[in-house]
Amino acid sequence: MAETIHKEGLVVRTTGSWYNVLLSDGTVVECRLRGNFRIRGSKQTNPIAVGDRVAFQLLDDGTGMITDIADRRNCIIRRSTNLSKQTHVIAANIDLLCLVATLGFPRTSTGFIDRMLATAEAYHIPAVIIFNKCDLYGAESEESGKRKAESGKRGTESGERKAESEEGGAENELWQIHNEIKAIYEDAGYPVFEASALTGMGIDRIRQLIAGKTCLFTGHSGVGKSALLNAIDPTLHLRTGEVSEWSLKGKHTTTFAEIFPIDLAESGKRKAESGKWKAESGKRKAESGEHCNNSTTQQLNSPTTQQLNNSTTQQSNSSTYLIDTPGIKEFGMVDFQPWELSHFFPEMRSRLQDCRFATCTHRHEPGCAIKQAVENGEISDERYRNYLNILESIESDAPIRR
Ligand SMILES: Nc1nc2c(ncn2[C@@H]2O[C@H](COP(=O)(O)OP(=O)(O)OP(=O)(O)O)[C@@H](O)[C@H]2O)c(=O)[nH]1
Ligand SMILES: [Mg+2]
Ligand SMILES: [Zn+2]
Repeated sequence: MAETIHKEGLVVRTTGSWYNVLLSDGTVVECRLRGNFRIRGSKQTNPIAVGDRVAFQLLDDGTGMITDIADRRNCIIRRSTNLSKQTHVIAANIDLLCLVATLGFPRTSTGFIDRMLATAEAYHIPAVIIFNKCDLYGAESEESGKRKAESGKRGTESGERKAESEEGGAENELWQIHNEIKAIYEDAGYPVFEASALTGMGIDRIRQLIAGKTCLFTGHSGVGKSALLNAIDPTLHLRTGEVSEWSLKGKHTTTFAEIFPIDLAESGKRKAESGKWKAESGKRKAESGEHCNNSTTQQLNSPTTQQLNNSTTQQSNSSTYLIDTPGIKEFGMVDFQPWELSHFFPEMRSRLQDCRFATCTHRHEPGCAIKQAVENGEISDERYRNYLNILESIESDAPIRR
């Protein structure tokens, strides 16, 4: 009888019970998971996500049976739609969260942005905001013209002035709104990028941003995640979909998360270095949040966990990987406690020690440094209001928690 063949690789696509695993030689093997596989004590709908590194046994029919999963250095988890107790791992082992947002068509609220950013903070994942469809801010495009006409007079300036460039277009009303939002997030410590997948605006800057990293692109349906990936790497040919004219919402064109290795000109040099492993895995593991601890390996008997953990680091340091994901309607946060929420707002975190009470929720307590900073205009009203909203949703949920 033939010897059992064990292999390992990166989960690049998950579709229900099948996992596409990319091997180092570039081949992809469709793998399944043992039926009895469960993450202990977990309510997760998907035990394996894109970005996980796995070991598998190659079966006679050419498919694989996954036997082991490397510890995750991080992951992004959210509540599954309509199943408030169930959670879904969007992706694992991420270097950068690229939150794609649009001012309109569809509209991304700051409430959504703040939930996403707070979650990234909780999992120690650096995050940036990419405002896409900036071409619509100007007067040039059909859509923006149409909307301007519908909304009646919007002041004399907006119709006359054009958003000529990323730097020079602040005269336009939509650019003004954009710049106000941008200021809020830059003040809070988050880099903000302007982009247009349509015109190519900002794409070079984004290429520099993502080079050598595993980047998760997330956001509402229709904001142009897939279109941005196509603009970054035109060989991808990802399917993009319309945005509904009447609801101004996307139509959930991308249905499964998928990782794409990207061949950036900038990453050429890094590729040559891909044989060198950096010894950072220990540090990263120490930093990874408790939410992402992956206890699966304890239930599996393959001896390759250590190897897998090493290669996770190698993979993400040597190449550029972009993760396209299905649009999400709402971002339900998982396993947050009311007292820890302000730790995930960087501009609050730096002031917490000045609150009179260690258990301050920054809502009504006397001697609250956060409320004071909001009053002084040092913390944005909008971020603070969103903080209070999230706090309320966490508190109202608390009784049904473990
Ligand atoms: N005007 C303009 N339209 C864009 C831009 N980027 C994307 N679009 C359009 O917006 C629509 C949605 O784009 P997609 O890339 O499918 O959006 P998505 O975020 O991947 O959506 P889901 O896969 O449903 O989550 C398409 O019709 C795109 O052509 C842009 O920068 N400007
Ligand atoms: Mg898409
Ligand atoms: Zn306080």
